[in-house]
Amino acid sequence: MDSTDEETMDFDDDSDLALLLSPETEAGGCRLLPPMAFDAVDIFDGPVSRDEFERFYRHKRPVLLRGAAQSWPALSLWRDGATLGSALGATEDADLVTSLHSNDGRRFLGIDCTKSRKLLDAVVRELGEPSASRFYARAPLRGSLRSAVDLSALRALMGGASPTAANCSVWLGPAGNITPFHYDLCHGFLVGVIGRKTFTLVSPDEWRCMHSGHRERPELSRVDYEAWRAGDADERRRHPRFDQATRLVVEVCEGDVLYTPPFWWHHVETSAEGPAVSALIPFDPEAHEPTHVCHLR
Ligand SMILES: O=C(O)CCC(=O)C(=O)O
Repeated sequence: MDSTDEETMDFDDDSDLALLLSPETEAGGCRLLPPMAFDAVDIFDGPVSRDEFERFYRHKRPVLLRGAAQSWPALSLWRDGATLGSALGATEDADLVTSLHSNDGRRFLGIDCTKSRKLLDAVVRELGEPSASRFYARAPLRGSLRSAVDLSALRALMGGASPTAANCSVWLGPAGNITPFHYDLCHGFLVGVIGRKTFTLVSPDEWRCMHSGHRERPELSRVDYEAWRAGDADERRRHPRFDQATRLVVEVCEGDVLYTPPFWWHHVETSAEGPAVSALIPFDPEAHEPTHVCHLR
């Protein structure tokens, strides 16, 4: 196990971020980041036991399980657009997926997006084409999409429970897509299948820095991180406390699994180099696991 002493970083401007996203790449396509970046979120290179997961991470803090999904057939099967596009589910309309269209052209927050239904193979075609209208598609993880993944190791970490099948999905989006800062009420595993995504995470302890309450929804931050990073004076004036937030950054590459605990803020950016396909495997907290104060009624 890597050190559990968390070393945190604060990025004051874009030059720090540029350093983090340095251009060298390993043979596997994953970037070689300066060691400090990897210290920000604990990383497991080998298998993590359920006991270690529960003691150090479950409902506590994020952890990257590097290569934990390396043996998923999806890693090779979904690379082929034709195979991915023709992966039909078990039910009649399973090849129809929900496609979000962002009003600002880049950032995808469900409530700010328009939705349409598209055929999975049309989505896959568009992924490879520079498109005028940016989209983020979500396909239910069932049928032949489901049979290309192996959830046994993740299920063991969940304590033997099965994730709620209806909540498991495959997300497909072009280079540069942004999911703005938000948190989820459930535990989440995100599995990188194709491409790379950079997660920026902030602890629930720092919720005051996150200017929550976008349209009265505590789980959505009003911080526009893109504008904030670009030094936009209006954005920095509107959300001054964000400056105090300690941001942890980690890159999820193909075959990696990132665990995000409930209530941890996260902002997700698909690499500018190409599209990304990920599987999201959420699972419910148990009755004894604490709820964020904002959700107590
Ligand atoms: O991949 C993304 O764009 C968002 C993922 C996310 O929000 C999550 O893992 O909970």
